[in-house]
Amino acid sequence: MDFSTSNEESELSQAQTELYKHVYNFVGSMALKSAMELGIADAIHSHGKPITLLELATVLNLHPSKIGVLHRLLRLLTHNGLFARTTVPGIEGAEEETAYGLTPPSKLLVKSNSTCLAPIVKGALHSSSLDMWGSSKKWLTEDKEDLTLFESATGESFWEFLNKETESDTLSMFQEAMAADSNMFKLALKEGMHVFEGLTSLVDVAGGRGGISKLIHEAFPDIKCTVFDQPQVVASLSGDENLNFVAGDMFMSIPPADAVLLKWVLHDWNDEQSLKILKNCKEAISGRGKDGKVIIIEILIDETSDDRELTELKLKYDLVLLSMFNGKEREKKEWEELIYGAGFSSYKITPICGIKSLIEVFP
Ligand code: SAH
Ligand code: P1S
Repeated sequence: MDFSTSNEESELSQAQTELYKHVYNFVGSMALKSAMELGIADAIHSHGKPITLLELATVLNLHPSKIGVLHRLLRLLTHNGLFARTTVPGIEGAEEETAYGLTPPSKLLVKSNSTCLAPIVKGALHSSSLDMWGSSKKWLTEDKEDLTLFESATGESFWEFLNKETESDTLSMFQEAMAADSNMFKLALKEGMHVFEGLTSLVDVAGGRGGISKLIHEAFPDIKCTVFDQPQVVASLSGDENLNFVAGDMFMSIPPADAVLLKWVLHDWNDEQSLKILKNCKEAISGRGKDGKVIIIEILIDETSDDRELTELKLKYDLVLLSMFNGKEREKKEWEELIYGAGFSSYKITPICGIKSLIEVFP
């Protein structure tokens, strides 16, 4: 009998492996979520050097019966690069021991660091973002235009869900995630200083709790920054002379300024809604004539310049935004249609922090 694998068999095996990789993608996300909830990165950080399994289990207060589980969790998380595996010398001449350290992505889970993305892990992997996927077939087959997957699954929009009195913890979780993302811009802002030079005022439209405005305010204390968001988000916040919080509805009108900033806003909305927002932005900067501008910080899908993995991440984001808000991530052509459709005359794209780009839009 010939046991050498035929081409057909090897293709089938490869196909199976490929499919299973996609099926179990979610386990990587869930293992990351567990690591974040346990505080593994914080424990390694506080230890000041790579930590052994037993030391880690002790500081995390794990029951001794769970040490084997922790080992297997870390086996995946070191394999996929979230943590590093090294060795430390054994105590009093004993054999060296395996120890776990941080890698660049897990450093972003350390809560005492100024750049910490743990709130994004918490928010994006919260049940409110996951459970709706159980209704995807119902959503795709029902004939209700404009209904999001979230609404189809829960009976209310994600904004309604966040804004309910009873969900103030979820609203805080969402806003903390946005603030964490904004903090990542500290270095990028320094490099992109020219974008803000010469401005005397700026409105951060749908600016959440003002994460990025606070950084701009630090770097340019003379610019009058206004964070504009829904009343339930900004009502309780206060700033200072050049950083103020204003409640309102960007679909109605936007306070006037030299420039408008829209970070992570337009991807929440469909084209019609985005056009309305952009037209209101154009109105808000009209007092500054040709020198006004709109600064958009968003994802740009660019399959020709980005590698396959980065495009995959951006396309996943597109589906997340679609399912929650009927929003979308856009390609250059789609950005152009929005920008010119809203009556602007030119734009300039610069890559910035991580997966986002900065698009300056001129009247
Ligand atoms: N720009 C911020 C927040 C992005 S989240 C950041 O990047 O950190 C999107 C924001 O849009 C939320 O804070 C939400 O409250 C706000 N928003 C939603 N509808 C709005 C409306 N009609 N007018 C003003 N802000 C709105
Ligand atoms: C999806 O929703 C948004 C994110 C992601 C998301 C929306 C914006 C920006 C980022 O981060 C979170 C998500 C955070 C969350 C969440 C969902 O907290 C609770 O639910 O994956 C805004 O433009």
